[in-house]
Amino acid sequence: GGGSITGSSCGTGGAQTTVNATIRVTSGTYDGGCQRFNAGSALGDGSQSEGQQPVFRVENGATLRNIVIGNNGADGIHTYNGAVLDNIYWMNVGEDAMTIKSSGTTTVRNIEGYDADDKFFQVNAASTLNVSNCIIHRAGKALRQNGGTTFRVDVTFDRCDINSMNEGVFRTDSSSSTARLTNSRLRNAGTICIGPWASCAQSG
Ligand code: ADA
Ligand code: CA
Ligand code: CA
Ligand code: CA
Repeated sequence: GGGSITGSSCGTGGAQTTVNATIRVTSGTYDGGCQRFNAGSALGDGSQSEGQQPVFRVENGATLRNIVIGNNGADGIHTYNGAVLDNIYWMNVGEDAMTIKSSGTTTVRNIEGYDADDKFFQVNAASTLNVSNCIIHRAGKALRQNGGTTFRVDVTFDRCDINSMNEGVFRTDSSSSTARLTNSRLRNAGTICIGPWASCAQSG
């Protein structure tokens, strides 16, 4: 499997801007025009310290589109009550790339991201996450349901290129969560399903 995986169409050579306070997207669409948004030190340093602030916070089904997150990724992008993330490029993932902070459906498409020391997607609330056309290279794991939590998460990845995971692709501690990986290309991706998933499978 794994045809037609193109990631983001944003290049990394666009105008740069430093973000000193989280940009909040509460309705409609925020279109970044493929500018490079770099976290300022007020948000964090992109290390593994917890408590950093996100560059973007997207809420209530709003859409964030055409964004490059630059070399300081801080705590990436947070979603609340569902969101759509389209055409996002993380040049150097910070503490993590994206976190689901409250319940809803989060749709993520046409993305690519590199160099997450640990997690790429972090899921901290019962939710649905549907990811398509993604490139994730060099991370600990592509997705982690918050350690020790047992709520249900339903995740699908379709058309993803996952390369060089230290640990694996999907990890949960919840026996009610489900994960499905389709039409994807894996290389040095570790264990696909880590933990007691209700169901977790790769096909296509
Ligand atoms: C770690 C930490 C959690 C939470 C999470 C995150 O798993 O233990 O409390 O901060 O990271 O959202 O980044
Ligand atoms: Ca963390
Ligand atoms: Ca990094
Ligand atoms: Ca985090």
